[in-house]
Amino acid sequence: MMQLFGYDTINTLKVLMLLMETDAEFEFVPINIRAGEQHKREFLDINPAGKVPVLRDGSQHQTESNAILMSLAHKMNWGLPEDPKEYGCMISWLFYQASTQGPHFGQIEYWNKLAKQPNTRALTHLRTIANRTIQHLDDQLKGRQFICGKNYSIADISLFPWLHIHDHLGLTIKGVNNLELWLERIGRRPASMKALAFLGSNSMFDKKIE
Ligand SMILES: N[C@@H](CCC(=O)N[C@@H](CS)C(=O)NCC(=O)O)C(=O)O
Repeated sequence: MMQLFGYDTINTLKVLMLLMETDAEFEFVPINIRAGEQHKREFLDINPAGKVPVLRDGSQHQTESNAILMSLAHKMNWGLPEDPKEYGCMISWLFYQASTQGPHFGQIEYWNKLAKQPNTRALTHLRTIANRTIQHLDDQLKGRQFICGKNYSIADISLFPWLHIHDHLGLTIKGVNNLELWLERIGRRPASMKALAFLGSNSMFDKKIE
């Protein structure tokens, strides 16, 4: 059976959303990143980068959440567009998520909630960039149900979790209609609800770290 090493984190949520969409059987192995378990030898043997999530499938340890989404979608034959343009669109947004949305939203989380000393200058800068991302996504969603058209894909799954907690990050999407509707559309999917319930409340996001 596949094993998902993860915690109550955005990148773990992405993988859970796809596991739930595909009804895949898996065992969840919690790695408490707030207690430093990701730096222990046993876990570094699984992922030398010391990060979750990791999906173990047989002898393979797949790392990087968006790469996990790709591998799992192939394995489960789920949601990979046949149309080359749509496939290209999906890949672009997966890279955009990993290189732009993830790092900037993650830094907002750090300076807003996790750091002992909030950094308001960094926050202002990062929120400006995040608001551009929000606008960019809203423009892309104009006339589309999902990010690359009418089909839900792993690009949507990948982009959803940070936007789901926009309030918590001090970002607003009120009046950003296409994005609001997209968030609702994804949030009410049974698989998304199951994945969110699996991780429980968002209370862990409020913990301080050293
Ligand atoms: N690019 C990686 C990022 C993974 C990542 O940053 N994971 C965080 C939790 S969401 C983590 O394990 N942090 C622990 C640490 O860096 O010590 C992915 O998409 O999987």
